Amino acid sequence: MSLVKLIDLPSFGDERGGLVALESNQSIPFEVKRLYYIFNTADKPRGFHAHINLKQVAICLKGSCRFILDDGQHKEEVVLASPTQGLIIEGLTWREMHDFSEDCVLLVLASEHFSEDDYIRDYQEFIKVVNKPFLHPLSDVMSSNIGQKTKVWQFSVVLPKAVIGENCNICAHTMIENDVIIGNNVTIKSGVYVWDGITLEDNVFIGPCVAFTNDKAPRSKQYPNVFPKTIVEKGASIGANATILPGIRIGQNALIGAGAVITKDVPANAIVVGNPGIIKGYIEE
Ligand code: T46
Repeated sequence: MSLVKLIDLPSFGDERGGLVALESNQSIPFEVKRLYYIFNTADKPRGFHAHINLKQVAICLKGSCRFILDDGQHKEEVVLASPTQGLIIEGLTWREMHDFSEDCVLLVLASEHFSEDDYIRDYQEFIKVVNKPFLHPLSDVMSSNIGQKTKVWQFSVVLPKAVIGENCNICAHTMIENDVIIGNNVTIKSGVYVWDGITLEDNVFIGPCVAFTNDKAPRSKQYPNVFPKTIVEKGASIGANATILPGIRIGQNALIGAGAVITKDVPANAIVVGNPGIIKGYIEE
């Protein structure tokens, strides 16, 4: 999605001149609580900050200037040079204004009253904020070891010592215990419980309702001294409803079919299906 969102403002110009009408929640997509204008800039760049919540529409009433917008992933730029065009600037967007023409008058309509607390003026701080993990308010995440850009969705529980890498997607209705290490770019679909002793390496995909286990002889209230280690190596995928018995190693890029029951280690690149799981072939690079 483009960062540059331009709106055409309602214009009633005729032979007598131009007339643009701006109304809260109509031509301007929020309630306007404040407006300010920038002029006589002597071509000095401005901005170099983001806002946490503030939404704004910038309109170049006279002359021109160039905006750079940056969402922390990519940058786009646009030249404003028309009093009938508005640039919507959303929250958590880094903005810079450059190349003001001598006669530039820039009007800005803002959704909130002025508050210095809403500014992020340090770029590194901005990058941290935009990339911070998203923990849905209906999740219960007790660990603080969650990597940047990771998302944890509704009704998911993450115990305090779990370690989760960057850019993971932990879908709704999941549970991650303490002695668990999850790498980067891992997807865990709904209905998966990741028990103590399990490691999921980078780029692993765990399909819906995959059943991991960590006790070879389960008895109520009796625990093994150490839980067997299960390791799903880099790039492996496990299909929906597969069952992984305790202490198994699934090799890099292996593909486990839906509903398979994995009773022994799986070599790298193997395709395993059935109950008990058997190797049907190998993935070609
Ligand atoms: C933005 C870009 C597009 C106030 O006291 N009240 C206000 O309403 C505003 C806008 C600013 N100020 C104070 C805060 C600073 O001490 O005025 C001083 C200059 O503001 P700043 O350095 O933030 O100005 P710009 O031109 O770099 O940025 C302005 C807006 O502040 C900002 O919200 O998005 O224009």
